Amino acid sequence: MVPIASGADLEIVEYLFAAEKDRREVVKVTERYPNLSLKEAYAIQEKLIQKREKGGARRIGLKLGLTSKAKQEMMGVHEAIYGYLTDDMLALEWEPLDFAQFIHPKAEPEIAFMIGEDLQGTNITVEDVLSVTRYVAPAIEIIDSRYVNFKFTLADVVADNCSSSRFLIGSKWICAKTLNLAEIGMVMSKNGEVAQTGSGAAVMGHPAASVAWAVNKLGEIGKGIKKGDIILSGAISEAIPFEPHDTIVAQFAELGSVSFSCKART
Ligand code: OOG
Ligand code: MG
Repeated sequence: MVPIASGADLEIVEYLFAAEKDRREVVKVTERYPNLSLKEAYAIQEKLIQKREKGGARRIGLKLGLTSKAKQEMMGVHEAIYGYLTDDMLALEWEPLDFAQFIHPKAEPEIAFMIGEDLQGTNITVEDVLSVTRYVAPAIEIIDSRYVNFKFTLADVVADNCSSSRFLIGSKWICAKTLNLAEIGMVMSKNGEVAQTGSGAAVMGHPAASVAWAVNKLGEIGKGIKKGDIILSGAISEAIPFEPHDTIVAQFAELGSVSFSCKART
């Protein structure tokens, strides 16, 4: 495949950075660069995060995407994707979100992993991930693709740091070893009405399997996960759109709940 022209990567970084900052949707990158490879897309994602770090953001973990069979089939792909979490993405349950900071946000329920030891390798298993996991907690990820109508190819979404925007972690953190994460059921409701249901098994059979996949993928480029990292293991149901004034609750069996509300439009 023809590589993208030199300098185009930085141009794409600026394009995506500005779209997020100005809260506007933009035409997907592959309209202009149809040959953009997945490898190039990850290199752009890395430069985008580095640009945010220069602006003061701190990398605090990872997020997995497209981890369920259903979502992969929808996208016509057989692979998950990963992106980075930065400290400025962390939202708090007790502070209503301002809708004006988003483009067209959606909320999705996830299980978060709090990592207690560095882990790197290319043959990492679910057991390896569980052995370095200090706690798991209920989480909601707010995704907000920078692309028009949330439509993209795999390379587009990887370059856009996998649509990441904000995330919330519930206050109950539990030792992962006492639970079977695959069997945990979840109900997500919007304004008191059930909107989605799912279970941990929706994520590659077990949420730690997606984390293991990411560690192995990072291992191929000499990277790994670190003590203190927060990892969002991937949505266990479809994401739901929300609007000003909405309240969203994700209630997990055994893990407890996590919720947020959105301020009224001012
Ligand atoms: C890509 C990000 C998906 C997940 O948990 O599956 C994701 C998207 O659907 O916009 O974060
Ligand atoms: Mg997600």
